[in-house]
Amino acid sequence: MHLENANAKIYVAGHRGLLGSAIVRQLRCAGFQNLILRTSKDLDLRDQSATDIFFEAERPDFVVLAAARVGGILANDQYPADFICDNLSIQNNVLQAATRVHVRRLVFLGSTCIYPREAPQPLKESYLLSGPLEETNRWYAVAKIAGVTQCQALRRQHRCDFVSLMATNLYGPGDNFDLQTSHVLPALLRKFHEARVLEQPEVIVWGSGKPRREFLFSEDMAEACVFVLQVPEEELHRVAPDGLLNVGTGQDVSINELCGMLRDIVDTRCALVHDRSKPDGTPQKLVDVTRMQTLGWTAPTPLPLGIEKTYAWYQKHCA
Ligand code: GFB
Repeated sequence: MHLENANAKIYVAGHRGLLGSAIVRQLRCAGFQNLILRTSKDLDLRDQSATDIFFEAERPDFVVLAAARVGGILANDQYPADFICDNLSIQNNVLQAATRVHVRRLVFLGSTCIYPREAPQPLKESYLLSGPLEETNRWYAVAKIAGVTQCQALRRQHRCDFVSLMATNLYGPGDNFDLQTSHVLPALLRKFHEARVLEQPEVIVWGSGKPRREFLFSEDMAEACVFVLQVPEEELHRVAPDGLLNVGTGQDVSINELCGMLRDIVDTRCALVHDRSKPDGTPQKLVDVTRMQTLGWTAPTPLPLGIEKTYAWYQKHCA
């Protein structure tokens, strides 16, 4: 059942993260004030009984499951057990508890890394489970595939209105700028910034610079989540009978092209040095956004503008 009532009780799991914090801003902006928020310190979603007690007590009408262990290509490779175990626990506990208390609609956050490494581009939702995964992030991908599939099973057996959004590479204010664990965009933004400030002649870019990625501004992804909460059930079912929706811009850039944009925005002339000992990962991850377009949503923020906003935030809060 879709979100209409401004007083509906909405639980945003992971409200301190890049996406979760943006979702809270978007919901409040859209007039939804009855939000339930818990830090991971107050409620560890990996703890099944704590999660059950919380859902029994709060009985939210709607849930956005944006709580997850996430990270860039190196973090995925270095902490495989954390990525698979934490994500499996969090989503299993939340999905089961949400089913028990009859949540009206739940939005589960998937990722485009769940599609097979060599799948044709752009990636359609129907390509799920049609081939082998990318090695560097298969632990995370397997967990997310389990979550998406669990939502489908709960839809089928218990008629739960649970829908999964496959987000492309997100970036934006409040991102993780740690050079070891972050995703490529915040990492390189920081590296170019430091190169300018410290007058360094070059920036290290991991891999060949040839992989292509689709970047989506976190505020746009949050807008998409709030939009999907409000789509009537029949329409959602007609467009996405399997409960899967890709969310992206429909455009990708190579890592080298991204470097060009970042260098212009940060305003530095430093050279790129490729560290080929680091992995490239998937060659391309571009999603087919036809379903979201059919529902009436397209990403509003062009990549250069999103980077400018992120850089402004970084300079204010981190630099
Ligand atoms: O964003 P990223 O870490 O992860 O890296 P994925 C994207 C590409 O950027 C890879 C290159 O080809 C990296 O080699 N790259 C270049 C860099 N310089 C850097 C750098 O300084 N830092 C980083 N991190 N990368 C992740 C998955 O894959 O995407 C997650 O591991 C998730 O599970 C996420 O799905 C959305 O795009 O390759």
